[in-house]
Amino acid sequence: MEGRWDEAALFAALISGSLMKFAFSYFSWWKRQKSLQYVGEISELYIYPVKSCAGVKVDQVECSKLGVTCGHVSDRFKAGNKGTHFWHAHSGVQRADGVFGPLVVRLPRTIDPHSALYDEDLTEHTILVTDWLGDLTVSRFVAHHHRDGDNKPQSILINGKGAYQLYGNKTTNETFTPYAVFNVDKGRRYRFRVASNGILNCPIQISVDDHNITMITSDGRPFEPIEVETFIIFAGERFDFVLNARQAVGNYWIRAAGLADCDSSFKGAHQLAILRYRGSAKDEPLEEKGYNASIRTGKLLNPWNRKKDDMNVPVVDLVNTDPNNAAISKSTADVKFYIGMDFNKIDNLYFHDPTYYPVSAIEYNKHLYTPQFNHISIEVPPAPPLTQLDDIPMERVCNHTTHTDCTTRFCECIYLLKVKLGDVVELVLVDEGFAFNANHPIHLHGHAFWVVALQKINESITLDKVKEMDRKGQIPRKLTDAIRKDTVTVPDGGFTVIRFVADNPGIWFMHCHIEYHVEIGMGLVFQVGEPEQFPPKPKNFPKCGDQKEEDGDTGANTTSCPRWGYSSSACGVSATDSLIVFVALVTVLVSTFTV
Ligand SMILES: [Cu+2]
Repeated sequence: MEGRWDEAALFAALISGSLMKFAFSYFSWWKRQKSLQYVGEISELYIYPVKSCAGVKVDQVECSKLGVTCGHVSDRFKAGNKGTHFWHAHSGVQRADGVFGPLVVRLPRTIDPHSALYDEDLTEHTILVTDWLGDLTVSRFVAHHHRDGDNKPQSILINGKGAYQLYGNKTTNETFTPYAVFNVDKGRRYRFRVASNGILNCPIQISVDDHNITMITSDGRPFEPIEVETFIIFAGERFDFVLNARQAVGNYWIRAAGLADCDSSFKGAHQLAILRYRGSAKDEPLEEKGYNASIRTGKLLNPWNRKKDDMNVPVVDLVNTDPNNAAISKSTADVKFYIGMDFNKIDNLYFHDPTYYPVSAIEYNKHLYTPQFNHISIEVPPAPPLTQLDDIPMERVCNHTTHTDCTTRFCECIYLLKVKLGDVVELVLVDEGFAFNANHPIHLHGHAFWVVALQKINESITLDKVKEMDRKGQIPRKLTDAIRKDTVTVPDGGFTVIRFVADNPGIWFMHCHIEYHVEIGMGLVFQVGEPEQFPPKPKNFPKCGDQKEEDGDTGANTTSCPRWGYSSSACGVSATDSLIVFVALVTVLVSTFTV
């Protein structure tokens, strides 16, 4: 009898032990399910000005393991660069995957030359457009550059929103993702600020149904107002317009139509948002939603690869309302560079082996044409030139006078053009346009330039032909009231001439703002002034470079930073125009569902 009780007690103990273990496991699993898992601090990024480093205070900077940024930076800066901008990552293709946002420096209404044209300038009326790949950009990049994979954008996002058929009912065409909505009151005039984070070659045409709009600034700088039906914004550009809400109370489509790589010969990438008059029902407008309906006809500012006419107004025709700069107005610049660009059929050694896989001998759809400046691809420097110019190996620095055989071999080097501090620099940018009907929106860091000529000539044109036209005086410059920008399109088979005053000492990148183009080397750097004229390096500023691997230097302040472009990490983030490096502490929390 006693033995049976012992057995029963043992059995009960085993059962209760199992139950407790199960309960404990279940509780742990349940708790893990509900909790957020901290996976790391990705970045701590701040804005500091490119225009000068005055006011920036850097206490300590170090690259994180994830390499996204440099932490523990405290900064102050003078928001001297007025207008609409956007910040974005410049490391790898992070910008294409979402590391970007608007950055607006509002002028006090009392000194804004366009103040009388609008009643409201609201943060909610900032519009950030981007083409959307629907996939991690690096996957598309690899698919496109290493085989014949699809790289074309599927859609466009407006402030991260928009309808896409994939997220809806394919039978009814109803989509479940929301449109961006912009509210207005009838009778009021609103300033809208638009920036494009274009990734592929996707110029975006913007219009608002039943409303004309009045364009007033580009890249933060004002020009004489011009009323249009529609405008095109290229990657990296910004435009502000005024919308007069004078139509009947209701809902109207704001349309964003993708051109070039986004047009209807590919996937017809486009998007809609809703302009909603207060007092109207929260309905969608009834007008058609398709791609063709999103191409508004009428007067258009900033055409894509079209010759100028009454209905197509290139930005060079805009009239700057800021005071003229006497230095820019002189007939000849202090220094002039011709920059030819195209997709070159060359054995780019990253993608084509001249012996086993030459571009000239394989099937056409596997060709990789290389977009370059003057047939040179910029090589990523092994260290940041601005703060570590001495660590740049001079034998790897080049320009188009040191490398003259690049039409027959792949040239990759640190393409550097040196100018004196204070020089008026003129760049004749020519898109030869032989490979595709494309274009290149060119962005210069550290300086805003004046657009003194811009012309679409033909389907294609050689650099030599443009030089000859220039010699013969056939490219007149607009030397007064020229619009000032920091990003401008160079039309395919045409040219854009810009001038800037090299008044910002340092090393500045100039590149095509199409992500895939800059990623494979379509850029160069300007050295403005001598190193002793550069702003002083902040105290304890970190050193980056590949010397760590080479000589085993484990100096506390030296961090090994990967090469630009081919890596997921770096310690720099820059923004369009002279406002670089930005923003906020980003902490990633993910919910974990693993048991
Ligand atoms: Cu380009």
